[in-house]
Amino acid sequence: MEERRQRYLVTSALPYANGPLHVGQIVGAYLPADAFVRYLRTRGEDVVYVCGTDDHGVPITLRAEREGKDPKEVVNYWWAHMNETFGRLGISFDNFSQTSTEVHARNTQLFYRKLKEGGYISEAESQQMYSPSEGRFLPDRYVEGTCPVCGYKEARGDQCDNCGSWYEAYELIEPHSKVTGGPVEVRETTHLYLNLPQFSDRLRKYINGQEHWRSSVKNFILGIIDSGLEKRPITRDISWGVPVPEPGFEDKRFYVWFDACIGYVSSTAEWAEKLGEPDRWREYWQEPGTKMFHFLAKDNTVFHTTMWPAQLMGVGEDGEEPFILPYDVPANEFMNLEVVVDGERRAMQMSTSRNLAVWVHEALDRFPADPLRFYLASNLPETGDVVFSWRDFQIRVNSDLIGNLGNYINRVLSFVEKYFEGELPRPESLSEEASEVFADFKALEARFEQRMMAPRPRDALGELLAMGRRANRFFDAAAPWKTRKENPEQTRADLYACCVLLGSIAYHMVPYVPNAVERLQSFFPGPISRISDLDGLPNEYRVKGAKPLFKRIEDPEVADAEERLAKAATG
Ligand code: B3M
Ligand code: ZN
Repeated sequence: MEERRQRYLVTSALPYANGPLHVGQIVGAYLPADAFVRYLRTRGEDVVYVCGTDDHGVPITLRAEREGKDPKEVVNYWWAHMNETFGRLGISFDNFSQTSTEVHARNTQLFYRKLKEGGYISEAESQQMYSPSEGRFLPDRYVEGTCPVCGYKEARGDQCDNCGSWYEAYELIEPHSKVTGGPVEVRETTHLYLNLPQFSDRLRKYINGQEHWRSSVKNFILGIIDSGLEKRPITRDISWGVPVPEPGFEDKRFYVWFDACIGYVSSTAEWAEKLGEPDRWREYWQEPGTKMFHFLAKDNTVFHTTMWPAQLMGVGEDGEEPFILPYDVPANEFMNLEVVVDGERRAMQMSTSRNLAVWVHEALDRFPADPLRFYLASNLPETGDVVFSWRDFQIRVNSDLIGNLGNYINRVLSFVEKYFEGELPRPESLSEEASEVFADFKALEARFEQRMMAPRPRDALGELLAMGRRANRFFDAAAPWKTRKENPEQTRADLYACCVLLGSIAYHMVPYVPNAVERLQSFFPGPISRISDLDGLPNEYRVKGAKPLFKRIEDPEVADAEERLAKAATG
């Protein structure tokens, strides 16, 4: 009987195209998604994995103005930079797009039109800060002034960094433009709004139906819905963004969070276009049965579970463009950094502006992708905040990746090559110990699968390490170095069993250290398979030219990486 493949659409949050990637972003939205996707592909599922840069919004225009560049120039530069970094790290998107494309502008406008036809859009006046000398309205983040609550002089337009109060920009005392320093004034302006309250009941029903969501996330969102959603402005007085197809709105653009999630659709459409099957994206977005996963960091959860599903419900209402809703929104917590200052180890918050961050492209100049992926995967903030530490990196890689998994693979393969000319035909019978270790492995494989599908790739990695320990124990107990002389046939049979285990270990290593498994396959063709999936035991295993898969992380390398952080922290 042919098993039907499950269709998956997996997304990682779209990073703002305004700077290099740091490890905190990677553990939030990219590595967990990539590990999950690689596992699904290995399982033979039908999966498309998309991402792209978020090219709009204040983070982009602020950088462009600071550098005296056109925003498009800025986002193209950082798109290329990120695309390269993701590639080096082995993040295997099927497509990595941008939101400043034609296709995306058309998609966003389509969403807008459908929502308007459905009666979900309204227009209203509001007050906004205007800079007469620059001749434009200023976003909150462009305005500074004295805090109306505590009197702090450099309070931001929407929030005071000193006392934490939130307010409207026009409440600031002596507000001025952050760009020119000139005075700003309050003016009336018209904006379009998405009437979220009209979706409250449907959103509540949708969220309630998500049995598999973490209850913390579910309750948090239900709480937000129950406390009353408000209509959200979806346009801004800015010149960089998707144009608003309404007369009178020529000088305005859509708000970045109105178009950002639509970027997932646009990226899938671009993928289909490149494939030469321009309608293929509909299979994933518009046919029931797709499981859609949005991987992201926790600060993006609310948008993905309220405004975005509302947009999807609204756009599909007339039946012409029906869209599926997210199946899961796995959100991760944050990552802090361990910094060593004067011999003392401290956890500090990353600060990209102070260069106090582990930039992924720099880390990849120091170390290969696999050990970095392995360490980050073992330290994913799945249940709480975590700390990145170069010393931990060394310990995890040297003791778990190399000492446990790499060591097992090396011992088995070099033994087979050295004493059995790299050839192990299927033995007549297997020992009782071999049957036991196979049974244990099947149980571990099931646990791995359950955790990975949760999706909790960090927990799943724990099961992989348990497989490594179990396999090493089997090898030690078989003691081939001893039996080799007395009973070579027994040794051959035990090593054959070791190769079955090795095939399973390699299979489960794919999500974490894909490059190593690829190299492994050049001297150990396998089968690389779960034991549970083997259709009888293979006829033989062969090994030729085995080499160690990993290189130990040495003290000076760690000291050097630590020093770079210490400088940023104290400098
Ligand atoms: N660009 C925020 C962020 O990078 C935003 C995510 C968009 S996901 C559609 O954290
Ligand atoms: Zn204040």
